[in-house]
Amino acid sequence: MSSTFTVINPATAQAIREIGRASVDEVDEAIAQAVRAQRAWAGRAPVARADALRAFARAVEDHVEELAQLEVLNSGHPIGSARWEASHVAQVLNFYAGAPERLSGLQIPVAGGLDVTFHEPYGVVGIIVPWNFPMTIASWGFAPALAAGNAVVLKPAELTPLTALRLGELALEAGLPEGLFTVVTGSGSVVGQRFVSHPDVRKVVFTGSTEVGTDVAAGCARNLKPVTLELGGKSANIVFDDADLELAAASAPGAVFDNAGQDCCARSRILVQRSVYDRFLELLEPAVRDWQVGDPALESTQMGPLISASHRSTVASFLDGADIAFHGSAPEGDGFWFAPHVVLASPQDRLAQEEVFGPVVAVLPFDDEADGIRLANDTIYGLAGSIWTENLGRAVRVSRAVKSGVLSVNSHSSVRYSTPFGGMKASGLGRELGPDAAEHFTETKNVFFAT
Ligand code: TAP
Repeated sequence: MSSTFTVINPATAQAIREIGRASVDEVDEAIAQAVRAQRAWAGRAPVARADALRAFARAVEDHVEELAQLEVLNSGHPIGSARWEASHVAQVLNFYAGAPERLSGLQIPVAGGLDVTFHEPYGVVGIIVPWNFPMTIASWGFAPALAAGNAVVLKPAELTPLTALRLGELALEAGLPEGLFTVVTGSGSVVGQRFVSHPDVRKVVFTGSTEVGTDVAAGCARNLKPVTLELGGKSANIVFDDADLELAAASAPGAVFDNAGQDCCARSRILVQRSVYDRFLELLEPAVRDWQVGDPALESTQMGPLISASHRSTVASFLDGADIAFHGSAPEGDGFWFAPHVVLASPQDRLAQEEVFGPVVAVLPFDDEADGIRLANDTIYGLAGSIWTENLGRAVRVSRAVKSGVLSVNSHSSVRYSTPFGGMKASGLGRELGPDAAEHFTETKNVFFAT
């Protein structure tokens, strides 16, 4: 590769490694290799594809510590979180290793013959991922895509390519054929756009900002190729007056400050019923002040740095003129540190409407159930959310009324490999993970046999 870019450790602001930036010709070569590899892969017996994916999963399991340390270095994720992420990749691969043998079609009763449907792979799938969870988000695309008989070209974000590159090597070491799963490094405007325009990439999966995702979707529409979009969020953590307030307050920091708030599912708006608003803030304050921000290599660290200096400036701009209730602390000096902040907001404030993608949470009061639902739905986004109540009827009503793809009652969980994940409204199109994801990487073919 003729040009390179520098990967930076966000906890120290020091350079780690130079990585090659692919040209359009190099992207085209990776796609041509993928086309060749896919034909052989799709022709393999389903059980052979399942075995190959299980071998890939075992290789990841055997390298969890190495992958986790690499993520600490490249992304600033606390080591405990990074270990979970690496293990999750192996679990996703194992889960979809069951898919090749279960992708059955239908036999439909018709007159004059036999009618059968097949789930055919698209061919080559292009996957574009962001920097916030480089390994896990990549695996949500490549594991089901490979299971369904496709080849994959994967573009990591330039800020965080290291774990994706290592996963590419592990796939080869585990015996996946050359060219079947290729990691192509470079900029979104070159590599990502080539996935969108190249005629042999037959499906695109994009995770990133709503702005770029909209552009990618328009490009895919021009080239008549399907696209899955996982985009931004402004998820609500709704706390009713009948909730276990201690538990809701103790868990709220983790729901927004995990990965320094650089999480599409971050519960970055806490909506609290007015009758318990003051009490909730009293309970929240010590939990935020005690939040451990620092060296991501330490086991005790709960939050590392932001990803870059420019992202830190963007996050800081959200505090201009904001009504800060209280904040935690962060290290001084090198590294892109930012303390967790809690801000009191009104519904039309920028902090209540726009995704910060940093450790800043807006707290807003609401009056009753209808008002809480109205406020929860009062943004362009609809990715995730939490509902805290001890009233089962209310939990059912509110979870049905909030327009989000992923909701959680009396918890903040969003991601399980076995359950569907994705957004409504400006948060995305389509779903990843869960029992149906491998099928999403296939096209249905109908064949009629006259008898
Ligand atoms: P983006 O700037 O949108 O970048 C995401 C990816 O797209 C990167 O790999 C980027 O490459 C590439 N890209 C940039 N411009 C492109 C173009 N014109 N054509 C094709 N690809 C292009 O987002 P980000 O700042 O990395 O990530 C933060 C955003 O992602 C947030 O909004 C967050 O909510 C969202 N996100 C959503 C989810 C889900 S699952 N819904 C999960 C994580 C993050 P380079 O940066 O290397 O140039």
